[in-house]
Parts: sequence; structure tokens; C-alpha cells
Amino acid sequence: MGFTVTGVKAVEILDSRSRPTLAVTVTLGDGTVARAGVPSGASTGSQEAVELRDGDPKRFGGSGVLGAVGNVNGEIAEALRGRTFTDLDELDHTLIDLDGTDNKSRLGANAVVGVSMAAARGLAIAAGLPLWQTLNPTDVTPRLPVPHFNVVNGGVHAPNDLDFQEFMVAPLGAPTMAEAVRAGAEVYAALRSLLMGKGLATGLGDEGGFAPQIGQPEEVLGLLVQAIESAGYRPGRDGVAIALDPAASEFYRDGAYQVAGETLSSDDMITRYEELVAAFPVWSLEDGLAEGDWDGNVRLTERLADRIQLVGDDNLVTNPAIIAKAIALGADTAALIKVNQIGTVTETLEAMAVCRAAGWAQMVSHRSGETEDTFIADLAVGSGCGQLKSGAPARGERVAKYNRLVEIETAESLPFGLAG
Ligand code: 2PG
Ligand code: MG
Repeated sequence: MGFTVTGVKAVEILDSRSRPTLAVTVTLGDGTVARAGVPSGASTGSQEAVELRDGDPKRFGGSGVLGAVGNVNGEIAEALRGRTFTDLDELDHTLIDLDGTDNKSRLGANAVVGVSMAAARGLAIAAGLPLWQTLNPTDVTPRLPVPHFNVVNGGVHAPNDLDFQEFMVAPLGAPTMAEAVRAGAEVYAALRSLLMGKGLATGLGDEGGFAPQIGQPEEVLGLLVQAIESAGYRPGRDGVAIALDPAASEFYRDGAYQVAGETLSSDDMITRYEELVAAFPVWSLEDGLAEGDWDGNVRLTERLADRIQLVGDDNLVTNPAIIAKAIALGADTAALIKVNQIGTVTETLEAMAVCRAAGWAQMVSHRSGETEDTFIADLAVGSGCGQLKSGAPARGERVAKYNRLVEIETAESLPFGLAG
């Protein structure tokens, strides 16, 4: 058993924001060739595994990744080529040891994660199995996740005045993946008509959601409810609910939150969220408070966990040890899962296992800078986590993930919806 790596190769390609990233190809002894595209975030947590950028101002304003490409084609290829591994775990730990740092800053998390994802895909191809099946822990039921469509973009993902980064619609009440995707697309279309009717811009932000010139989050929430209704769905958990990712670290300055011209304390923010949750069908809140505001996050969880899901992203960074700390503290009730935040597929699966053991939910996530790679769709299905966010139901790199989920549903009869 096991598998032999015969080749590893990276090239510099463009991501959806026109910034350089890596495409990595891994070749196996049986002739299998597998490729992976590496995503890249904009609102990043400070503890994320380190993305290596060249910093050469003469290329792409310093954001080139030729150094990371060189690390794959040089050191990593030399270490893996001709070697036989028992499983992905062994290959990933070889990469972790080769890098030698605790945040993949030497070889670059973008280099390491590309190799890990391509190898994982290669193992599935070699075994003649869909990728999700090889990512499925034996004690977990695979399921099709509820898609969370980011239909209004703000924060660092759009050039408007909106401080909250993501306003998502989640068809929790849909019976199937295909119907959930249809609901997302229909609400998106209804929202476009509403915005046009109000003379608001329908240009798109980084994740394919509209980026209208609106300042108050409550105004956007009102429009979302209208769009859900005019598309013929019931706003709420038995129809189409709303999920928010304010990405609060981005508007946290000098110990306070700056929202639409107001300066708010952690407790003011919590009160604001309580009001939002009472007035609108919000079912999930991610990064409602900033990364370093642990006390605030514990109080937010105490005050809202009986009503909504509280997802940690910037503060948890898909890191099993940090997630364990948050579980012990009682901050958040769910983790956002991004493979490139931690840097290998194996550690990502570990982070998800830590969540499951504590009864925490997980939402698999894209990055604001994406490629056409659909790895996260299979990861969401195999992990059985029941939730995925991949941006709007628009733009090829976002839609590719949703389309992959519909394809999986067509091929296999799997349950759809939230886990547990
Ligand atoms: C987030 C992500 C993805 P980014 O904050 O959840 O939506 O954004 O990739 O820019 O970190
Ligand atoms: Mg986030």
C-alpha cells in the first residue's frame, strides 16, 4: 500500500483578484496527475500560517509568489520525489518538518498547502474515488452542506462605506442542494432588482456580492428580507435565513469598534447584535468582535449562544490548539475552516475533529482571493460539517464550488443540511 510521489511542480497563476498565487501539480507513481489552486485572503487573522510574497516592487506591486513557487520546485520537490508515503498524514508531516517553523513561514503556507491539496486530490484519483470520500473520517456521515451565499459585500472586500464585510443568505429550509442553489440564485436576482429600483449600484465586490453605497448594516438586512420574500421564500430557519461576517477586526481601532460613524465598546456591539438578531432572521454570526477581544467574545457567546451560532474565524485560524483554547474559554460555538489558514489538509481535518469532539459546528470557507479549484466543496461534504460559504452565486471561482456540490448530489444520495 501507500503511494509514491514522482513529481511536484508549481507555477505562478492569477487569483480572482488579479493577484499572483500558485497552481501546484503532483504526479504519483501510477501516473496520476493532480492539480490544486491556492486561495488567498484579505481580512486575515494575525495567527494564520504565513503566505510567502516576494516583496519585489517591480513585479505585481510586491505580491509575486516566485519565491514560494521556487520552494515547491526546489526544496519540496527534492524532499518528496521518489519517496513512498503510507498516507496523506505522513506526507503532510514531512512538509511540516521540512518547513521547520510553527507557522510555515520558511517555505510559505501558500507553497505547502498547494502541495498538500494536490496530493490529497491525487490520492482520490489514484483510488478511483470522489475526493470527498477520501476526506471522510470513518465515524462521520458525509453530507451536503447548506450553502451560505454572500450577496452583499463590504469591509475590505468592497469599495463602499459598509463596515460589515459579508451579508449571506443561507437556505436552511431547502430540501436538497440543487434547491438551495436555486434559492440562492433567485434571492440574488431579486436583490439586484431591488437595488436597481432604488437607484443603488449593482457592481460586485471581491466575493461576487453586490457592493451598494449603503452605510448601515440594518438597512442591508432590511433589503435582504425583502429580496428573500420577493423571490418567494420565507425569511428564517424554515426558509432562507441570514448569516453575517462583520469581520470586526477590520473596524476595531484603539480598543473600540467604528461602525457607520459611531464608536462602540464591545458591550455596545453585543447589544447591537442582540437588536439585529431580534429584528432580522439572522441565524449565524462570524467574527462579531475582533480577534484579540477574547473577553468580549466570551460575553458575546454567553449572551447570544442560545439564539444563534457564533463562528470564529480571525481568532481561531483553523488552528487545532487555538480552537481548543476557545472551547475551554467558552468563546464561540463554531469554527470557520480554511485550509490555507493552517497550511495542510491533515491539520485542517484535525481542527475539524477537535470541533466535533466538543460539539462545535464548523463552516468550510473559501477565501476572498480564489481560483477555480473546488477542493472545499469536497472537504465540506466529506467532513459532514453541514455548512459552506463560497461567496455569491455569481463569478466563476465562487460558482465552481456550488456547481461541484450539485454534481456530487447528482452522483450520490447523501443527506443535505446542517449536521446534528
Ligand atoms: C472571511 C474570508 C472569506 P478573507 O473573512 O471569512 O470570506 O475573507 O479570505 O479575505 O479572509
Ligand atoms: Mg471571516
